[in-house]
Amino acid sequence: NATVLTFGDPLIVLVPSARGKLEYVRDFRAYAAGAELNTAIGLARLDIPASYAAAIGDDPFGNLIYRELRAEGVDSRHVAQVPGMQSGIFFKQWSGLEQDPSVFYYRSQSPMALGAWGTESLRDAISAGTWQWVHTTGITFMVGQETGERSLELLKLCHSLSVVTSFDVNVRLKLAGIDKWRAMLRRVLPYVTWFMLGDDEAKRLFETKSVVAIETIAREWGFQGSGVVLKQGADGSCASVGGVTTVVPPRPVKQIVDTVGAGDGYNAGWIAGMVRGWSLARSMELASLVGAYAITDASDYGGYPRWQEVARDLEGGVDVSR
Ligand code: KDG
Repeated sequence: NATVLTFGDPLIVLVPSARGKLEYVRDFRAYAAGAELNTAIGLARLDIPASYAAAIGDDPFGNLIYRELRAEGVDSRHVAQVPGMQSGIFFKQWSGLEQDPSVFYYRSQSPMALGAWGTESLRDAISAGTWQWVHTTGITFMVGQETGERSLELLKLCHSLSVVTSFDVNVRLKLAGIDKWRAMLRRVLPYVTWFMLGDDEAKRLFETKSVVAIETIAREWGFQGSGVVLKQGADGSCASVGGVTTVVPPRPVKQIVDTVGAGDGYNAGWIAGMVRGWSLARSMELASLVGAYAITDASDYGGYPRWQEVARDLEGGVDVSR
């Protein structure tokens, strides 16, 4: 049996070989991506048995996603390839003065955007107690209305069975305006155990970056779970559990290549610690470490570490490289 389930809309990311506007870029490298897929792969690399559930395209990109999940050791029993449908893709663009790339989505025809995602067998497996932890993000709720409704049903089911859930809001303004993200949160928060978000998202959603204030607002919006984890990028992360805070410093990174995928890696590290029964603080330390590894690579999860690597780093060991 797997330990953790993640579910969400997978994508193919096309990463340009050079900086510049996409109309001038000729070469791209293709990788599997998608926030929840990234987290499932991150967990598997940390030796946590992980399952991923999604509907994928019946095309070469769907094949790539499926193959990649299996190659990374993620249980893909609940990944359905939908006949005749296309996978969602997105492009990154590094241009101008920005450090972070902008993204261009071509995902409106993906099976999950179109609502072609059947969740019956997934519901049965959750009811049978297959997973001790279930994770998803706000993207799954905003990618298509039916997929959002089914995702909410899944979280409600977990809630009724006392299966722990983590939910990262993962705001993508190219999918919907901030008011719609707030409305979604008011529906979803009552059913999640852990609420995770980034500090820029917090500012947009709640007009504060204080984790205690965020927890207070979330509880006003119906959140009854354990607590809130706030990711602050280069400033580390903090958590609020009933107003009691835990603060963890960042892990320094010598050269930042691309921060996309760091938050999903953080989530993988954090969940890995929590399901191992570690304290909140130690789980957040592992999370920061995975997030730091993530930003050393241009693909989403290419930089995520394996368990042996982080175990060595957590203990302050020295890498023998030659
Ligand atoms: O966190 C990385 C994701 O944002 C990326 O893989 C694409 O899931 C994605 C999305 O919807 O933006």
